[in-house]
This record gives sequence, structure tokens and C-alpha cells, in this order.
Amino acid sequence: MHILIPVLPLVAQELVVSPGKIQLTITLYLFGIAGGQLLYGPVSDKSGRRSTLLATPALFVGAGAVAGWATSIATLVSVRIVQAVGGCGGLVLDRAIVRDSSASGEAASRMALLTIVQSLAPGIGPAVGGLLGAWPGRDPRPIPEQTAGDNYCDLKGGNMAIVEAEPYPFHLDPAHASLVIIDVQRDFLEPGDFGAALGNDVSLLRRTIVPTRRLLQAVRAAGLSVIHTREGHRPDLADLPPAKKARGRLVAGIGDPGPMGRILVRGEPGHDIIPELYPLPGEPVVDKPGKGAFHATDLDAMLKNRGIAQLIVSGVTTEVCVNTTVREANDRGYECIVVADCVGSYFPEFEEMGLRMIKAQGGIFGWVAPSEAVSAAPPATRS
Ligand code: TIU
Repeated sequence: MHILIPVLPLVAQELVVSPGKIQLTITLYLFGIAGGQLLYGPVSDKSGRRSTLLATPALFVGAGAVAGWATSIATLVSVRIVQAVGGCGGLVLDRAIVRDSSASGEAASRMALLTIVQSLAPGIGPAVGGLLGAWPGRDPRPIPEQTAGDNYCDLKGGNMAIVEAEPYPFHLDPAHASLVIIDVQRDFLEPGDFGAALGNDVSLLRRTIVPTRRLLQAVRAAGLSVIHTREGHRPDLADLPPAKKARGRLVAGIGDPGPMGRILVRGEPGHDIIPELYPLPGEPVVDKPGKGAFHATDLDAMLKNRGIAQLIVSGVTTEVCVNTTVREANDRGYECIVVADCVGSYFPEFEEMGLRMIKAQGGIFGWVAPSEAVSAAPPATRS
């Protein structure tokens, strides 16, 4: 348990969860230890102390190995509980063996010795964890930008790159391409906020955060332009069409008080971009009142002023703001490549169909590719 303590912030960052949530890997581990202790008495009475004691390290080590490769907080916490149950076998059974095998006068001192030995591991654990956390090259899941070797264009130097995409390879021109991240706002993605209050499962959107962070990191490192958008309205709601306000007959709709301020109103905490994908200074943020990012915004002018002709599109939701924006862009002559694992929908079937609509009919609205294909595309030519 204690080896993990120094690296909890790193794990939280990697799994893109809050500092509070990552503490569950400690709290629920302790619950696992507490609950597990009740198991071992009856089990070892039946199967024998020694054989039960020998089986528990396998559970501990096996669960530990799975924990090391967990890609979600739910998996990590679950396997940590299993690990705790394995780990507490030693705590209970060692004492049971001491009690069973000691003469009445010496049980207490042998028990004390056992406690001293067993407290060594939690004592040393944090120091070992700290060392491992600082180990160079520790990241088990490096972003493509770090792994791209000499054979890859890695988008740097303005090389044309060929992205393996559907319906056919996309010729990416990094000097004239921009990553556009659509509406990754707290109102849509945070648990307990507007999107969730509408009955949606926000985890379907949140699964895009890690790949989008990696893509963003690769794109920033390569010097491509990055543009962010936010859906929302003026505080006086003068730009909110009554038809949009009325839609859904919601108890708490746009402009009304929500868990993170007034819903989809500019300047409110919920309207802002999630911290994990927050814009860097200098990256434009387009505030849009509609679903499409071109409607009633200066996005088109901004792209033209920068000589951008290709959009790498990510964000939420696939079938609403992403699709609308891609259609608008298409009619304005931009080439769009939509990053499949970096767009999300509350509805899996719309996610699938939203992507299929883009790439159907020979790419009627554009291309679709996974983020790794975009960020590590091999060069079109090598001179
Ligand atoms: N950004 C965006 O997609 N706005 C929405 O309202 N999406 C829904 O899916 N509701």
C-alpha cells in the first residue's frame, strides 16, 4: 500500500482523475484489508494455515501486476481491493500461526516481534515508491511523440505526412493544419454537472481525455496550431435563441443555475474547458453560441489568417457539435480528419454512426483515424 503514496499525483495525472479520487486506492485498500481479515480465519481453519498463507502472496502479486497496467481508476481501485485481500492474509495468518504454536508465556513477545518486522515494509515503502517514481523513463505508456523514431515524420519540420485513415490515407500538411478541440467543457464532461444531470453517462465522454491529452502534447510539440472551442452564451442570454432555450423542456437548462454556475453561460466555471485539456496561453478559444464552431464566430477568419486548410478534429459530442462543425468546415473548403478515440458521445450508437457518416461515400465530410495514426504518421516523402 505505502509504496504507492509518493506517486499518487503521477497516477492521478496519468489516469486523469482528481486528487480526491486517487485516494480511493488507499482508502479502499484499507477496507480490503479490514474485510479480508474476516475471511482468513474460517478459510485457514478448513484448508490449513500454512497452505492458505502460501496462496495469499500469489493473489497479492497477481493483483499488483494488473494494477500496474490499469488504464482506468475503476480497474485500479478494484484490483487494489483484491491486492489488499491477498496482502492481509499474511497479517492474519502469521499471527494465527504464532498463537497456535506458542506457549502461553511467549505468545505476546513473539507477536510483538512479528509486528516490528511487519511494520518495516510500510516504513520503507514510501521511500522505495519515491525512488521508483523518479526513475528515468518510468512512463510505461509513453506518448507517441516520445516513441516516434527516425522512421516517423513526427509532424516536425512541416513534412507532409500520410495518416492511415478511412476511407483512404490522408495527406496531412502540418504547416497548414490545426487541431480543433470542440467543447471539452466541464458542463458536458464533469460528473454531476449538466451532461450528467440530463441522465447521461459522462464516462463515455471522459474516455477521450487521455488520448486527447497525448495528441495535444504531440501536436503542441510539433508546433501545429491548436484552437479550442466552447459552447455557451452571454450572461444576458441575448444570443440564446428562444427555440434553443426551450428545447428539451428541461427543469435546469441553459442559463439556469447548475452545479458549476449558470449552465453554458460564459464566465461560469462549468462553461470552461476541463483542466486536463486546458488551453495554453496563446492558443485561441472560440466561444460559440451554436453547435457548429463556424456559426456566429470568427473561426473561419482565424483559420484563413493562419493559412489553415486542414482541421484535425476532436472533442464532444461526436454526433452534435463535432459533426456540425465538420459539415460546416467541409462546405467552407477545409479538409477534416476526425480523431476517432478523441471524440465522444453519450450514446455509443451515435458515436459509431457519427463517425461512419463522416467517412461514408468516399469520405463525404472527411476522414477518420485513430490518434496514434495522426501523431506518428510516416512522412509522405523523404528527401
Ligand atoms: N458540444 C455539444 O455537442 N453540445 C451538445 O449539446 N451536445 C449534446 O450531445 N447534447
